[in-house]
Amino acid sequence: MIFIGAILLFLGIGDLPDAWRIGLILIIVAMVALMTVPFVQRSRQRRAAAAGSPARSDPSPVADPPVADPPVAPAAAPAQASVPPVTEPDRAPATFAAGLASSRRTLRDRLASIRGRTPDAETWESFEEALLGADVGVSTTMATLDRLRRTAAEAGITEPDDLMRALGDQMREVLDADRALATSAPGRDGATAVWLFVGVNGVGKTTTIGKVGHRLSSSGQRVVMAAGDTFRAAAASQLQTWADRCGAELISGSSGADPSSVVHDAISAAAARSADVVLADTAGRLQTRKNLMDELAKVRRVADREPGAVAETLLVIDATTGQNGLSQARAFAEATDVTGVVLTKLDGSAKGGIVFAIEAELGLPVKLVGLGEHAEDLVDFDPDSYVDALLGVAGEPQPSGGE
Ligand SMILES: Nc1nc2c(ncn2[C@@H]2O[C@H](COP(=O)(O)OP(=O)(O)OP(=O)(O)O)[C@@H](O)[C@H]2O)c(=O)[nH]1
Ligand SMILES: [Mg+2]
Repeated sequence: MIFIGAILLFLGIGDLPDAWRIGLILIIVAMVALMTVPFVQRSRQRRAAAAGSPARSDPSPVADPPVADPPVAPAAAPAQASVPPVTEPDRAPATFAAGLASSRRTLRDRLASIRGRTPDAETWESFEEALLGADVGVSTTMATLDRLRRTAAEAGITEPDDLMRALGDQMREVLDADRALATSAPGRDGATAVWLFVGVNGVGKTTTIGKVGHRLSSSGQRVVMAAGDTFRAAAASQLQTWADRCGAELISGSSGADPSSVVHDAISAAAARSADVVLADTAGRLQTRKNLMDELAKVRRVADREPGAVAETLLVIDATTGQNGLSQARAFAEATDVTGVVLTKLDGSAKGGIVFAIEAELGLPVKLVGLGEHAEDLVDFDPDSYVDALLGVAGEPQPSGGE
């Protein structure tokens, strides 16, 4: 500003013709405008990072090889690394029944009016509302109820409790996918197995890696973690805390490094140490950002090269986001050949029906479920326990789950 003032003073006392003065003033205005652009951009990035949104600039699409270090994105303001304290020894283990208590309560409330009545149009409406309220989704709800109506007519079902049982049976039939977690890629037995974790921001990718690492290490497996989120400054230290807790080795790169290169380094280190599995973290990204999805596809391709082989690409979905999880799943499946879903934050969500929608509509198996923030709060998805916990099927004993 002092500089501009001095120039204006000079213009004022100088002997220049008017046209020269106007020209000089225009040049100064243009220079000031150009100087403010980076400040505005930086403050926008800071605001977006503080709000936890994926305000990263798109990395330029890079051809497959070489893998080594092109800068990918400018460092964002470090977001808080969130790692819960170590679990107290007497803490009760997470269960489906407790995790789905809120979904079950919502469903029961909506179905309360049909109890004791012969099924009629209102009964079906209540069922529809209840399933939609549990986030089963429109098309899956309609298909489910069409089939249930047919079953009810054929079997002469008149009691609402029997209808609930029939619904439970029907759901179990749909949830029949193979949900075993692969310890090697098909046809690549000698290669180092990689489990890649992908998903939008804040869904629980890093926490899930911590939980999976805890589980695998506890069963005697040698785990290497790859800090493939090179965008968020605090991401590597968050993963380091989890790695330290479960005795895994962490391989990380510098902030802004190419995530493919970090994952590749981790796989080489794991192969050299004969580790059983590499758990690779990735930065959260919106499924609508094409360049970021291309970057993820590249990470997967690089991870699948010798000496590694991608055994699992696990899409992490936050159960509380409901139906948006379906569009995330479609886009990520297209970019990275998703082999299974980890559904996190099912604890406290009233939208537990999303599991059914994911499997019925997309055919993706839900393999793991997060029921809390702690290392032990991860369970294998079990259709029977899920259906029982969601519907609270009459006649079957249900743990209270805090209800
Ligand atoms: N209640 C609950 N919280 C969870 C669960 N999984 C993760 N969280 C919490 O969700 C928050 C985000 O978890 P992160 O693991 O950092 O998520 P992320 O997907 O790695 O996030 P970005 O790397 O920023 O994209 C943390 O506070 C976790 O403790 C879960 O199953 N239940
Ligand atoms: Mg993370």
